[in-house]
Amino acid sequence: MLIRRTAAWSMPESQATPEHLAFNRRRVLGAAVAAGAAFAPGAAQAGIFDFLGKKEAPKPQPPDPSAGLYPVKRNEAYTLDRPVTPEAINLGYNNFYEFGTDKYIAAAAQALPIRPWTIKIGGLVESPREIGIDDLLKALPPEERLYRHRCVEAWSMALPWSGIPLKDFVAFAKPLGSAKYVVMKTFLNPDVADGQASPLYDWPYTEGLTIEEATSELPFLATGAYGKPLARQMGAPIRLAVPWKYGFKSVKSIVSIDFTEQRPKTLWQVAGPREYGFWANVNPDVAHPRWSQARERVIGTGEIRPTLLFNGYAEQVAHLYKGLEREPLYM
Ligand SMILES: Nc1nc2c(c(=O)[nH]1)N[C@H]1C(S)=C(S)[C@@H](COP(=O)(O)O)O[C@H]1N2
Ligand SMILES: [Mo]
Repeated sequence: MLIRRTAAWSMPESQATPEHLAFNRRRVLGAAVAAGAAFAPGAAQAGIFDFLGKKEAPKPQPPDPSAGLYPVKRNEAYTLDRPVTPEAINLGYNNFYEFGTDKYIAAAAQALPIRPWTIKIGGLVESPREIGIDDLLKALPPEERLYRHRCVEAWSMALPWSGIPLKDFVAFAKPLGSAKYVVMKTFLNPDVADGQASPLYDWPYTEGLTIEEATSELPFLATGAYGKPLARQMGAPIRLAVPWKYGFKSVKSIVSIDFTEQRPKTLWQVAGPREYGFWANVNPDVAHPRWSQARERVIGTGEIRPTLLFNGYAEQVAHLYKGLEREPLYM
């Protein structure tokens, strides 16, 4: 979804073949790092990061204090029509523009400090406050849910998230009756995330839902995946998962959640208003201006599947859009 006029535009990302990926050495290295190779300062490590195009190896990070919480109990209400994407594949194929515009940002993302981590709750609430991630996990204990994920670039994954239903978080935040939108933002720290030095994007990454969407059953604040705390490249320590919407709505590494009367301007809307909107509901019959959304490439298998309306979650979400037919719901 680069908003850059380069040759890359002529070919949607979805046409990159699994073979191409398998032989991408950066990806293989990124995945190896992500899969748990320890970070240690030293010449050998620095050598790897030279190869990855980074001047310095990320500083070693302390272990995640929430590790003991996982795995958490699965909510069996959410089932999949396909196998879960293998963890190592998911850890090595990510969109996280703060750390780079290709899929191989896993190594760079290890530089993100995830403790202390506070989430600011503000805007139209009874009383604005801040809460540390570990206090939040105590107040609202996580559960596991299997969800599909459909990127606007026509690829998909399936994953076991652990996390907190957003509607429970909203109740915890006590919004005022006048709140119409829930606005979520990623950290802003260009020293750690050099993608944020790019003037092409309106940082920090901002996303939002209507209060009706946010208090419906599916939106999930993921704090873990694969039975462990969330990996940095997947948006640690807390990210959104809204599985009936294109992946860009699922904002990573959230530091603030605000309740507003006004619809927020999201990062992708600002970057490419003709291509990316506020609603971004998955619909196979509404093409992206530059490629079809009818099918998706399942990451890790190379399988091509037909894309489903609302990514297969119509039963849970279609009612949210009654009376909104004149809105651009599918971009
Ligand atoms: N802060 C932030 N959140 C983000 C993105 C991003 O670049 N920055 N990319 C989005 C997109 S386009 C997708 S498809 C998903 C990818 O999540 P994953 O890497 O865990 O699969 O994260 C979304 N959330
Ligand atoms: Mo995406």
